[in-house]
Amino acid sequence: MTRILFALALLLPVAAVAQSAGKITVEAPWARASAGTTGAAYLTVKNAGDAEDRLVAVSTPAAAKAEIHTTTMEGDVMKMRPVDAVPVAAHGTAELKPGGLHVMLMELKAPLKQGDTIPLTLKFEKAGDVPVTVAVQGVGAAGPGSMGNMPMGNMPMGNTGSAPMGNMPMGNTSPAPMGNMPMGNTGR
Ligand SMILES: [Cu+2]
Repeated sequence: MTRILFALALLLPVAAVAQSAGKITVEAPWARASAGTTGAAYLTVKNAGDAEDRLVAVSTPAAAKAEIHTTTMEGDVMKMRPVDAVPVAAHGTAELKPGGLHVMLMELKAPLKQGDTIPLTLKFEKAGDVPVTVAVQGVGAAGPGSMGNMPMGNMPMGNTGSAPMGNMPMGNTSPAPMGNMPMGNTGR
């Protein structure tokens, strides 16, 4: 635990840096450490302008291919597919985060290791190129640092286990002190 906190403390100054061009600011770009040659990077884009801008391309010297992907659920299977662009509304924010939009890094020249940084260039339709530095976090990281762990998945559907609902107030034969049930009112 101490080691993890120490690592986060080292990384926070990197993750906190916002990089901008024109009306576009990119905050907290980060990636998860990767086991192989495929990785994903996440970040938040803020548009201070009065017009929509669009993230239209990504590139990095750290990987042979980089694409913008979205994540969708088909049944309980998570699927990813490339998207052409990510719109960022005027005075709006677009978030690339685990379980949603992300920068897919394919054919990495080396696996991403915690503590590394990689350069990434985001190309916007209006603001042009925004170079950022991506901080590589641990394999289990859920955010750029202090955001905590968001439990995705875990939908309470199709739960066939023991349902602890019990105690339905049906056939209650005890003297119920509930009173005023507006049902079967025969008294008045
Ligand atoms: Cu992907």
